[in-house]
Amino acid sequence: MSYYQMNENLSIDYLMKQGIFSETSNLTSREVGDGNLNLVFIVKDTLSGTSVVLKQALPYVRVVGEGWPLSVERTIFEANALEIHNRIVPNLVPKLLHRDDELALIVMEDLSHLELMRYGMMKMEKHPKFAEHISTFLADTLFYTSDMHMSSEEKKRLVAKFINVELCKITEDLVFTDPYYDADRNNINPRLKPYLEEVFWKKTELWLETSKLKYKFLTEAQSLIHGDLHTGSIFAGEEETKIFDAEFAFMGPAAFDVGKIIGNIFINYVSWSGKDEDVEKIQDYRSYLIETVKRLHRLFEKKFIENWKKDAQDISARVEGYRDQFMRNLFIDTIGYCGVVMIRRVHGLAHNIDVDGIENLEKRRDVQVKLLELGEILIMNRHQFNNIEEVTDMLRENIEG
Ligand code: SR1
Ligand code: MG
Repeated sequence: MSYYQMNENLSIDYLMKQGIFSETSNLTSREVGDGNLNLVFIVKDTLSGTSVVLKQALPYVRVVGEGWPLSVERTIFEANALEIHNRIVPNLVPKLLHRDDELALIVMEDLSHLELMRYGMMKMEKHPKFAEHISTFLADTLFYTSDMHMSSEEKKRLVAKFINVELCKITEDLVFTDPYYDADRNNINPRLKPYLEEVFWKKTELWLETSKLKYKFLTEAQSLIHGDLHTGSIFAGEEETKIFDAEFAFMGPAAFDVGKIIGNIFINYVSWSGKDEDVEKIQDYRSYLIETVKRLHRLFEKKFIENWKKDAQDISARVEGYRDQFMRNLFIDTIGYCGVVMIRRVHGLAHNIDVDGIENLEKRRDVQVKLLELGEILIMNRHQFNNIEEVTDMLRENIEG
């Protein structure tokens, strides 16, 4: 069936026709999408209480409108990635129940009993299992889709399957390029503009270093990466963590996923400087965030190395010193990408509500300047940091003194 756009009634008709609910069910549908790109419906049977999520790509960028067309093929990449994630880390992703590539939609397990991690963090919620879970997600998805584990042929077929032209281009532009000059698409706090003009856009060395990281993003087909692993792509609760929204997936640098999630936690960490919250509560929450990042990264490295020792197939992966060098490069790039994502969320097109929720524009600007300065330190000094503790110490000294 050729593409048509879903609405609440049509989503019910479609799911009934597919036999996803029984004929006796009584369905309600609610459009709940708050992301930048797609429609998302929660469809529920009021009799049995069962529910599913139907996500459909729109033929344009939702947050901008029809003026920015975007092909709906991104759903194919998301479904393909989700199938692989369901095989490698089934407990950490939504179950894929149905896919329809013509209609550019997927039907998934409904996880709305969990909260979006970003919203929880804005209320200082702690997620005690998060570091454990996300480190497994990263170590397993990034290792088992790499040349260390796959045969050369299998890996190249995977590269071919994930030529995600349009969504990669969005990242190339919005993350690595637009924030470094006065691009039309940038979304700038008017109070920040003088700082950008007088200071930030004059930092040619910084743009050079970011361009090197961009080149790695363009060329390093290391692993199947999620591609947009921020705190809005994760549901987190006391016991569960579920990673979703893999439409940006492609074979890219593993460090991009690791750096992106750490960068988003750092954004939340810095955002508290602009909020009227109790000082002790902020201190406590910031300590939790720092511990989370340290644990996440230590566990990620440990699990990735364990996978390597256990399951590396390529004989070259056993060469003396090879793995240590690989891990070192992965760390350096992680710190670089962490800095890059902190910067792009300040004045690129897409922001984080953690910071944009600060209504007073002067206070928001002060937080944004801090983020730009920290992003710069991370990018420019990425080769000097020896471990994640040195990175979090730097952050702490900068923000808490
Ligand atoms: C036009 S899409 C803007 C951003 O939303 C997604 O979350 C990605 O981060 C993308 O860059
Ligand atoms: Mg998304």
